Amino acid sequence: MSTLLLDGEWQLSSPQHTHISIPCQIPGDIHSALLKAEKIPHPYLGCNETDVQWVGESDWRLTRTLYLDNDTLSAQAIDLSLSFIDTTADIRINGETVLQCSNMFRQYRYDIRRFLKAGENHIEIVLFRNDLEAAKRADKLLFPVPWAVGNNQVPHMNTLRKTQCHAGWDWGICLLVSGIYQSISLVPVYQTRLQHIRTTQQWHDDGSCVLTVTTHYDVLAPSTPQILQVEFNQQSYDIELSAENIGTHQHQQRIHIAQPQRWWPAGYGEQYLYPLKVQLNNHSLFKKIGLRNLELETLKDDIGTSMTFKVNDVSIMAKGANWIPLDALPAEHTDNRYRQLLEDAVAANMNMIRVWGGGMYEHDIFYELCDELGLLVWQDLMFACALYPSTPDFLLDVEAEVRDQVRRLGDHPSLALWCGDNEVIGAIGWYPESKANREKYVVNYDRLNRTLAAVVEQEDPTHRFWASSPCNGELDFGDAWHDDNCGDMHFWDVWHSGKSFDAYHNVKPRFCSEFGFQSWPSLPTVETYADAEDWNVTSPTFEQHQKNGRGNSIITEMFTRYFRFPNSFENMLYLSQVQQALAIKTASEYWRAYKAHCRGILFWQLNDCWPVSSWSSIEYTGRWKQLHYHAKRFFAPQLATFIKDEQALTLHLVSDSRYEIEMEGRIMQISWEGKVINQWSVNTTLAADQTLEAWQLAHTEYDEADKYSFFHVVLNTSEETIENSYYPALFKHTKLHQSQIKWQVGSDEQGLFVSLDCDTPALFVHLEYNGSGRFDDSSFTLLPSSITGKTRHVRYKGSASENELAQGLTVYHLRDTY
Ligand code: BMA
Repeated sequence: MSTLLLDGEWQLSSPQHTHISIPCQIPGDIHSALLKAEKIPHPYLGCNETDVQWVGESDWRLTRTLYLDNDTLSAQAIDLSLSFIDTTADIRINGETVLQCSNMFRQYRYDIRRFLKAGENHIEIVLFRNDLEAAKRADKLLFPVPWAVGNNQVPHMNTLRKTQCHAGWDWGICLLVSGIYQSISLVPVYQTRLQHIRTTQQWHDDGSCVLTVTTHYDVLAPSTPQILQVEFNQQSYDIELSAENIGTHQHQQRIHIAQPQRWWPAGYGEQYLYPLKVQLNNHSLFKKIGLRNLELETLKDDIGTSMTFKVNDVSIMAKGANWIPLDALPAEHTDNRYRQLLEDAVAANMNMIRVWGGGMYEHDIFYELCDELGLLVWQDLMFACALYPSTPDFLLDVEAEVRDQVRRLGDHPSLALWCGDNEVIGAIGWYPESKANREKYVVNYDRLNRTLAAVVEQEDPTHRFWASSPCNGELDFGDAWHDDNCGDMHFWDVWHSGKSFDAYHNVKPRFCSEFGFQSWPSLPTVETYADAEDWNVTSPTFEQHQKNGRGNSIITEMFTRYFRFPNSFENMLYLSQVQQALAIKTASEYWRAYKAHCRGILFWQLNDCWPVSSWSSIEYTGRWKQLHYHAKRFFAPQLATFIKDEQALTLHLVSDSRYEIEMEGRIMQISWEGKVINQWSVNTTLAADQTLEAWQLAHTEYDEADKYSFFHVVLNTSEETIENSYYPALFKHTKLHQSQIKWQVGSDEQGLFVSLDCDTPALFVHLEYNGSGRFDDSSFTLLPSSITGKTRHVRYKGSASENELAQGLTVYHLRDTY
């Protein structure tokens, strides 16, 4: 008998709401079931968030029956296999409590055979109110442990092992969801139980690799030898396992691969994956193995300590963004949406994703896609922006959680790092209690952090454990927000501290794992949650969809520093995205130009979990913000960027390629009327992984605050054309012309495109289609064809027809906003 899935329709009721008795899909969540049954309005629309808070303030009961025959019951054990159960829950079978859960991140596997009977069995799962449980736990603590005040709207979430942003975040709706987000099953076990498999790789000087597959299994009843079958690539091994002794055992199979095809991060090579299958009795486990050598190099140098991920001995320039949960409603965590977002990350030339510690250890599909797409994963353990208890019970619970997760995820070739938490070292300095008694809270922190380190080191010696993000290094409890000499850095001086974009040039991080700037969503996304009467940045709906207290003021105030004030709601939305793109571009290009020093740039944040104003580069609806189009350019393997220092304006060229690259083209100085005033040719070769200064213009040779012209570079490599611009004066001071843009939708054998031309240069030319899909480029400087010799073609990637695209397209540009 094989696994029995308990997925599908369950019955949902609540002791506090006796009129509710509705179906609920498992995997799924309670809010989504209530929404489907029309018991609540959609929480993402208007100000509905407030009206649905009662759902998280109730207990919920899920029931179903299960018919079992005698044959199934003849197994030695019947394991209940359950994970992603959120959070405080009792599981009852035929009236008896068989399991009590209180950790959403555990992978429960528990023999319940003795509670089952032949015929009909009654299964009941009670999901208790998490807000009350959190408060009860906080009451029992011997000293107060500050929770994420300011982010969470429900107190004491730090006592619960649950996705911390469920209680709200500075980009997150507060829904306090509950439910079961992964398949539940019953697994009959005969004689032996296949527990889990782990692999390690040893690399030899001749380039060959030995893969060791360790199979962990239990013998439940003594029996004749059992056959363990290990299949790797096309080789198969049948191993006779002695099953005489009851207990837990392991078997190691060494497999020699003479000429391994290696796995590389995106942009550095292929993502070759070898299939591995292990079978014992009626159970099998599958993994896809990527053969690669990965290390995090932290070497002391003249400046401090480096932070470089090396894959197959090649230093990687990590480029990417931070990941938050895909949707505030867990039932919406669908495979297609994971694929779409991660493909969009790679399409913007990213090669690393950081799974942020206030969310969750992601579903398997996330890591499988990262393996397939070549996205390295910086994996935080799930602690963020609060202090956490270090009581024996809490530590035991966390130890089991981390063990489960490391076993589940440790073999993914994409996994690059285990990081203890997000900003918890820093949080010691935020709260009055911990500020007043720092030693006590540092010790408290370190007890938890040492526990995490010990489990990771025991379960996965092949990956580094990094205490916290940001962190200056081993047992360093200093301010990693401002120290750019060692470790990773969260640089928030611009957004949270109100410095200008120039401040990005005041630091050279070794690895910047967070920095961000907010924007508002585009009009088509705003339309999905706000009625036209609320299309105003200070309307109640718009303010409800902005969770960072000063957010809208910061965006608006920044407009006044750089731009002329926009003349309409649509243009405010558009300009906010120009501004965001400019901020992150400024930082990323500068840090890339200092690559030997800086080996990682992960901006905050890739995605949104509901439609909201935020730091994301992709909107909840999947629409690329202008930032994401810019990221595609500023993270491209080759980059040309102008940087101004005290003496000169310099063109820096950067290549992350493993091979030599030739670049050839020109730099132009162009007036706003569209005349080329000056030009310089560039013809150079970049060695693998090199940066160089290709051109320089002393300040004495041009007007540093020139309002009448700008610089533009166009370079060709054998594969791509790269472009970039430099504007000497602030945009609000320039004599930008009101250029006329002519555009037209056309099609050829590759699909639809938009051709564009203009009479004078147009800035931040952005294509917004109100249907689905995206473009291969947008938010660029458009030069007249009289300069470039051709009209610009932008490809549409989506399913619209030519007519739909032409009707639904808006073309924005900067001069049009005032
Ligand atoms: C960071 C993150 C998040 C937060 C973001 C924006 O430091 O770790 O907690 O959402 O800042 O404030």
